[in-house]
Amino acid sequence: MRLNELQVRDYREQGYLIPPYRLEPVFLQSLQEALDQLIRDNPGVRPEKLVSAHIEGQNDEGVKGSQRFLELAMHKPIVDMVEQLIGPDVILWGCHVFCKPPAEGFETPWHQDGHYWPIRPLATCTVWVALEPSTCENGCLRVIPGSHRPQVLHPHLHEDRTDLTLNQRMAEGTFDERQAVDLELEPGQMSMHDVYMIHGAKANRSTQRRTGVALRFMPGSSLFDRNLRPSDGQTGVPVSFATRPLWLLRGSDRTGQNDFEVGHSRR
Ligand SMILES: O=C(O)CCC(=O)C(=O)O
Repeated sequence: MRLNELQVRDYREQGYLIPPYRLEPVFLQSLQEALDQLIRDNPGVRPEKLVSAHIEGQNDEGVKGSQRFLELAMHKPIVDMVEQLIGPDVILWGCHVFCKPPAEGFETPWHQDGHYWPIRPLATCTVWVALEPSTCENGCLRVIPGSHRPQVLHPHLHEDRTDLTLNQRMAEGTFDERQAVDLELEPGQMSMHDVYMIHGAKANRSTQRRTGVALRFMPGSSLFDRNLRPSDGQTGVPVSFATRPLWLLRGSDRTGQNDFEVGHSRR
């Protein structure tokens, strides 16, 4: 799978892209089954907060995950596209299943991912794979085109609420919400977005569940710095960056400092 020049340029200019590639139907169905199992396996976890769902068995982030999502993150057509956008050295560092149940699915406040992550220099392409229809009605991802370009992280304010996927929201006046574009997707379709992109999603008040698997890839020129705590425990999502496993999927680790052993040993 290769993106054409126009699609790559679009991603660079707009900060996001819906590529023409779709998951093969049989693979999609196996992921939908894995999703149902993931939810059954994690009765105590809000389905919007299924962090590191790609780690088989119980992980350090409170989730019992499935290898199937790791297979998705390593799926060649996806990694091929990511390579075109972030270069030949590709590191998989995260996977978060955002499942919004019907009627009461949490809102994702407007945010920039870079605010939360211990990656320096800050660089990541997220591939958000729809396992179910993602529409305006059930809270599809929304982006502010071009908002990644200045490569600036804007202030995020803490919100003490229990009905949000993240407890931090971009401060008022830092962007114009009227410019938002809704990324409606069919099951098996995906969007890709830059680490500085301003994005969010409305609550799901519809009758249709909405699930996306967010796969996080960084270039080998960036360091996943396990000592950094950029989010200060205020996000409302329990993460363990200190023990999170990394996978080098392509090329090499140009920093020479990324740790690919932590988190793998007991698996
Ligand atoms: O799916 C959502 O509601 C939020 C996803 C998101 O913020 C992300 O993937 O970075």
